Amino acid sequence: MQQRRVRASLRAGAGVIGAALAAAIWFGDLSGSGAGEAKASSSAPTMAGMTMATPAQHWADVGGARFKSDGVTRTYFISADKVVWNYAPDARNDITGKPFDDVARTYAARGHGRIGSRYLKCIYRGYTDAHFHRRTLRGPGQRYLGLLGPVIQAEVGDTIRIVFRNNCPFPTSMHPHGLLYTKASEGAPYAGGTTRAAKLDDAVPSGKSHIYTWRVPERAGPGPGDGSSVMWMYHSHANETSDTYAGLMGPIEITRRGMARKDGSPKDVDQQVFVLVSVMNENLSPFLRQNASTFVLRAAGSKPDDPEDFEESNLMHSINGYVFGNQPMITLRKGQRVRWYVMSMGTEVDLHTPHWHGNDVLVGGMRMDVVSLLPASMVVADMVPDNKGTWLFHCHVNDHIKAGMLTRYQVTT
Ligand SMILES: [Cu+2]
Repeated sequence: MQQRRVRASLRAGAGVIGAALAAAIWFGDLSGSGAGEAKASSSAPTMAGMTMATPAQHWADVGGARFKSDGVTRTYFISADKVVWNYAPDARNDITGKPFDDVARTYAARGHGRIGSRYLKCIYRGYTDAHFHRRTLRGPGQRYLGLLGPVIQAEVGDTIRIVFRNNCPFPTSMHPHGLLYTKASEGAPYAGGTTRAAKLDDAVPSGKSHIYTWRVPERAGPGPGDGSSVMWMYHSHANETSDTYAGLMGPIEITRRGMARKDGSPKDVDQQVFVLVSVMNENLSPFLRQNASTFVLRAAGSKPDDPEDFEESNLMHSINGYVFGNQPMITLRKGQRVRWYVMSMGTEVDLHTPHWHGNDVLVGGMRMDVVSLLPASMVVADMVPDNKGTWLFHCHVNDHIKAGMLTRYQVTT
């Protein structure tokens, strides 16, 4: 919270709200006789070259203009598919460049009483049309996305249409953060006062489909202090906890009106990177029993681990679904304008502090090389890499480092 407050006043420093007013709003101190009215009377210059927004302008910015459908409709064909996911396809520690040590083997090696690195999961996958025969392929530069669902991109004024098919053995849905939707496209079952027709989106049964319509008003796009785009996420919300541990999560990128390329990405950004850091608790996956019966080895004459060790071995401290540096390389070029979108998901162990070695980022006007995440939080961090090489990118929580929440990114010339 503190960080957001600081960010708000720094945004003001960028000439949007005005530092003094921003601080007053954030700290609830609009006292003094008629302070509000006095400030509302005009746009008064504060520091050199900066304009102070009036309270009226501030609240107009908060609400954003009403949705105006002057963009395009972007259709995505997305299926929730059951897959065998491997958290460590290289079967070694790519950070040390050596075989797994005993600690790493706890999580990544199959054995007596151990599932290992492969798990049945459900993930979102993109297809080319509503027949769901051909998958949209990810190029070599996109392989790092791992188990993340398709990147949904749109510009303010657009409409996003999701043709969704549930190919998982349990009900799933698609619930977006940040966008404008009706009850028929919220993708979450609860007593929200809706009728039957508006509940079809809540939990799509196995083998069934649903079309979600999400709109992109100004309030879903960048605010006055944001860059040209912001991040949201989507995830299954039929049974939110077990669905997300199954793997049903993906990123959304929304670009400011007039700033988007044809594909919806921001024109002023050369490369986007999407990252999910999460302790995937496979003990709470709907596939736990099946995973145990499929992958646990039984060695004659030896005892399996005790239940606590088994549980620990199923806590996959992953980045986009990879542990111990097994993620395909994130490759950037020196001097590029790179936008990192970093998100987290999970529970109280999911307080993460992703740290970039080698290069720095700018977040809400502040220089950083570590950002802070809590479950379902999202951070946009801009980088212009000036430092060539292969660099560590890891969560800075000690317990998570030991359990393999590390990866690398590369800066080439
Ligand atoms: Cu962490």
